Amino acid sequence: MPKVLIIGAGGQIGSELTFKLKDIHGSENVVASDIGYHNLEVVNSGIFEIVDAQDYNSIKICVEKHNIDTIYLMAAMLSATGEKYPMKAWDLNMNSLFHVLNLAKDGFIKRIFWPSSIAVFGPTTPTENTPQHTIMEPTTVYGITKQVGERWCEYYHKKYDVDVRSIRYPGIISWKTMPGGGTTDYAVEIYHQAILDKHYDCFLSEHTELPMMFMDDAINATVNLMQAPAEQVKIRSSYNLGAISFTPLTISEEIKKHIPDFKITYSPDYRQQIADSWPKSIDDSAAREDWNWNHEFNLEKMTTEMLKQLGRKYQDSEINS
Ligand code: VAH
Repeated sequence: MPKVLIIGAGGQIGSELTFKLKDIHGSENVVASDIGYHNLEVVNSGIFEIVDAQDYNSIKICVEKHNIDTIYLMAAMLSATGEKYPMKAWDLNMNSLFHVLNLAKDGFIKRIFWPSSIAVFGPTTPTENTPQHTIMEPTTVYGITKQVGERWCEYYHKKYDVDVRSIRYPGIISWKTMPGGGTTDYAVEIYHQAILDKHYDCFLSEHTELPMMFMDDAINATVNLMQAPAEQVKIRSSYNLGAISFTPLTISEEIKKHIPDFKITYSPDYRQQIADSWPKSIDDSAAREDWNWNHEFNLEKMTTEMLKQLGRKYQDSEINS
């Protein structure tokens, strides 16, 4: 069975990917790792190691100790935080990728998943149904790291036959683990605040349309891509992936169908400029053609699931407090 290592397993996507990969490969074949013990649910769910994604030897020691052949590199600094700490974002996002690519080039591991983002696109990119191949002039450090990272992934595949696979994730919405430092995080916060306060003060303006996806769809896409036969993975930079596009206004209207007296207000901050540089919707036909990608959650189904799960989570925490 492939021995899988998730670097950044404590994060929003990394944590859910860890549990899904345990279901698929068996817990004994999955090693979760992060820079610290901040996600105790992940730490206590099986094999856990402290791995510094910026330290080549830290990763290599873990790979050799557990006989790892596949790495999911989920550690990164996202768009909003990356604008506050540009050089830290560059160092973390690029050093970690080079270490993992070089471990594959040198034969220590066989396969890599590396997340890119629709943040690779910029204000000069066509915003509607953004094509797989189009102009890409990102204006955030995070977007720059993802654009450059895609170039290196494709280079290592072509020059060294490294089996690296990647997806340009849109904003990801989930209820299990809070996101951190993203511009699309409003679409998670709004559900929590709807339940806790019946009011959310949104840091983006009401008509800011962005491409989004429910976590279950993102995890299924990741697994489907990694399980696809190599010859079907025709794009080795990164695949466009879309699902649903909505604005703070439309998601608030959907929430009101469940919580009629929910109120949203708007206080755009520095993240508005980031969001304005990104597409509104994504053409992901290449992913649908090459490895049968298809999303299951629309805004209505996602909102029902988010409010059900968060309602249960807050009820449980009240009972246990
Ligand atoms: C961010 N959630 O907001 C990430 C994502 C498309 C956005 O890459 O930075």
